[in-house]
Amino acid sequence: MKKTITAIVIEKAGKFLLLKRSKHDTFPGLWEFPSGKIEPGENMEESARRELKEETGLQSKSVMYEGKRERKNKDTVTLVHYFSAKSFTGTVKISEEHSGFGWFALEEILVMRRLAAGASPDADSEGKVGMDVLHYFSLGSELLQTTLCLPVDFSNKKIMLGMKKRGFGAGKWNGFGGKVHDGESPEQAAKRELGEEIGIKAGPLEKVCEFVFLFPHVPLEKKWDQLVHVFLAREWKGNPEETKEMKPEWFAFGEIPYSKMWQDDSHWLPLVLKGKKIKARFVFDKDSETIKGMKLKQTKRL
Ligand code: 6OG
Repeated sequence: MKKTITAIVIEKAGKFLLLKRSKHDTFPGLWEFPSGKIEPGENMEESARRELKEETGLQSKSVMYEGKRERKNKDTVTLVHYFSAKSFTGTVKISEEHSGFGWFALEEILVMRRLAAGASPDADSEGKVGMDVLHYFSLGSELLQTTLCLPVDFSNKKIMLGMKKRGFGAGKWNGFGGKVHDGESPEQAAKRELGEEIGIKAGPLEKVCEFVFLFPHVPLEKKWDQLVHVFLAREWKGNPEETKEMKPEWFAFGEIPYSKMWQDDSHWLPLVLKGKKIKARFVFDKDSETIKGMKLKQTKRL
């Protein structure tokens, strides 16, 4: 059986709100995030906000998508979509579903995890922390890592883009890149991809952005959710050539074809071409094209 639920993560001064399952429920005494099934007619955000209100009495107007993970228990596979609340109002008042609540720092949660991994039998869930909570804290670090590299000629104000000919993002202009392989650094991966995709051998690269792209409506197994390391290449050897994957072309900074690129690009590329470094997260809508949510900040270091 497959189930989809939303979980909502509330953080206050570095501590996370967890609820303790009632003695009469399955997994009695287990600590978990406020969470529950998406009801008919509801979207994910509405479900997360309703669960928050029903299970904790807190209210939040704006929630941010954080990613998804799957968990298995016997024959049931549960897909969990995580949200966080930027701000909330009210004081905690739990429902009958739970027997207590608490605010826990990550270090405390990790101690509760050690309890969960202990020698006690499965049925003994008292005081342990649920799988969904543990998954949340590894969401970022376990994302697929990819690279995106942009050859630039700042003296002539030109950038090289490639028309992606196959696979993910086919038909769009983009930088060059792909998955980081095991044992490679992101920079090594970016250089390898420049070689494979347009046959150039790049000198040192400059890291300019780190992005998380999330696609809540795309199944987890497709691995579209990714953490992208973005680099600029200012020098290289060899002439860029078309391959089965990419067709390279130079564009003046003022003529970048944003309407034929991923929608996030117009938010960050102009800043990068002005010398900024950026960290951002983009959440895509059902169509996998429109940006549903975005958090972007300029940073000095990456
Ligand atoms: P392959 O599947 O080709 O690696 N990429 C994105 N680039 C932009 N500009 N916007 C996005 O928004 C992107 N998502 C992924 C990273 C995928 C390549 O596509 C980039 C990699 O270079 C969603 O191996």
